[in-house]
Amino acid sequence: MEYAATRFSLDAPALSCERYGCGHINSTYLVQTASGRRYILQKVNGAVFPDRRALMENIIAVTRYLAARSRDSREHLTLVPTLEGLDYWTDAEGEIWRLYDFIEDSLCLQAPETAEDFYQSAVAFGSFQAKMADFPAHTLHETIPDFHNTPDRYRKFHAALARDPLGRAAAVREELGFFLRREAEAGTLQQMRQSGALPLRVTHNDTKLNNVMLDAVTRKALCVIDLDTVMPGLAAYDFGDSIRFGASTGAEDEADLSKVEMSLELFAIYAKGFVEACPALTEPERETLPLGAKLMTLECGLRFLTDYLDGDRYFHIDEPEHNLRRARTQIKLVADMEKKWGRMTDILCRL
Ligand code: ADP
Ligand code: GN1
Ligand code: MG
Repeated sequence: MEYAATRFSLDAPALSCERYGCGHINSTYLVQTASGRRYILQKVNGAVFPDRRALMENIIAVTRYLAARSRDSREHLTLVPTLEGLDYWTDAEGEIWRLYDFIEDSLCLQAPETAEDFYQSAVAFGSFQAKMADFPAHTLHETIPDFHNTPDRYRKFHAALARDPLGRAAAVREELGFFLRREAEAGTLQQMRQSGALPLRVTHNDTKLNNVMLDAVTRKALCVIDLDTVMPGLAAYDFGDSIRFGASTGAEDEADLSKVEMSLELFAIYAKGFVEACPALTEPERETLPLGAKLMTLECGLRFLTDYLDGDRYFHIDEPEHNLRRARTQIKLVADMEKKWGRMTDILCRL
C-alpha cells in the first residue's frame, strides 16, 4: 500500500501510510506527506463490490456534481488523480485504489457525543438527498444489486442456513426464530418500492454516523463520505440505517445487551434534522420513516447473522463471534422499536 500511495499526484513525497478508521468494508489508510498534508488511501473491497469500475464511475459523477454545488472543499469528497491523471489506480492484481483529500479540522464519530451531533448527522444525510434531488438517478450503477431488498436478504439467509457450513445454526436457534417470525412484514418497503408508492431518490444507503464528517470547531455537518453504496433508493433506507446505528444507546457490537436500546430522544432529534434538511419528502415517504428504522435494523441484523452462519466472509471481524454479537444488538433494537412503535410514529406525525 505504500507503493499504491506513490502512484498518485501527492503534493510532496509520502512519509507515512497507516491503517485508519473503523469501516467494515474497505481497507483505509492515512497517508501523510513531507509537507504535513494528509490524504485517505483506500483499496476498494473486490469481494463486496462486483463491479468496481462502475462503483468508481458513480463516485466520480457524484463527487463532481456535489463539488459544482458547494462553497467549501470540505463539503464533499475530492478524488486526487493518479500520476497518469486518472481518478483511480489499478494495481498488477487488478485491485482498485483511490485517494481522497483528507477532510481536515473535522470529526468522524462512532457514537454521538451530544444530541446536537446526531442532529447534525441528520442534516448531513438529509442535505445529501436534497442536493442530489435533480441528479439523474437512473445514470447511477447499482453497485450492490438488491442492497436494501430485504426479501432478497432473507433468501440469502435461508440459503446460508440450509448450507450451515460451520454447523453454527444449532447454537443460535433463538436468534434464527426472531428473524423468521418477522419475515412476512420485512418485505413491506420493497413492495411499496415495486408498486411505485414511493419515489426513487439518490440515496446513500449506508448512513452510519461514522460516514459523516462534522466541523471540529463548530460541530456542524460538513459532508457525507463512503459513497460506495450511493444508488437509487428510498428515503426510508437512509433515515432507517442512521437510526439503527446512531440512535442506539450501545455500540453495534456491544456484548452487554442491557446497554442497548433505541433512544426515542435521539430518534426525534434525527427525524427533525432529516425532515428539515429534505423538505421535498412526500407525505407517504415521511410516514414510512419509522418503518425504515425497523426494517433497516432487522435487515442489518439478518446480514450479520447470515455472515456468521457463512463463516464471516463479508464483514471484517475482530474475534470469532463478532458477527453474532452484532446480530444480537440489532435484535435487541428491533424488539425495542416494537415496544416504542406508537411513540415513533407520533413523533413523525407531529413534525
Ligand atoms: P468503509 O467503507 O470501510 O466504511 P469509509 O470510506 O467509511 O470506509 O472510510 C473509513 C473511515 O475513514 C471513515 O469512517 C472516516 O473516519 C475516515 N475517512 C474516510 N474518508 C475520509 C476523508 N476524506 N477525510 C477524513 N477521514 C476520512
Ligand atoms: C458496512 O462500510 P461500512 O462499515 O460503513 C456495510 C453496511 C452495514 C454496516 C454495518 C457496503 O458499512 O451496509 O450496514 O457495515 N456496507 C456495505 O455496520 O455492505
Ligand atoms: Mg464507512
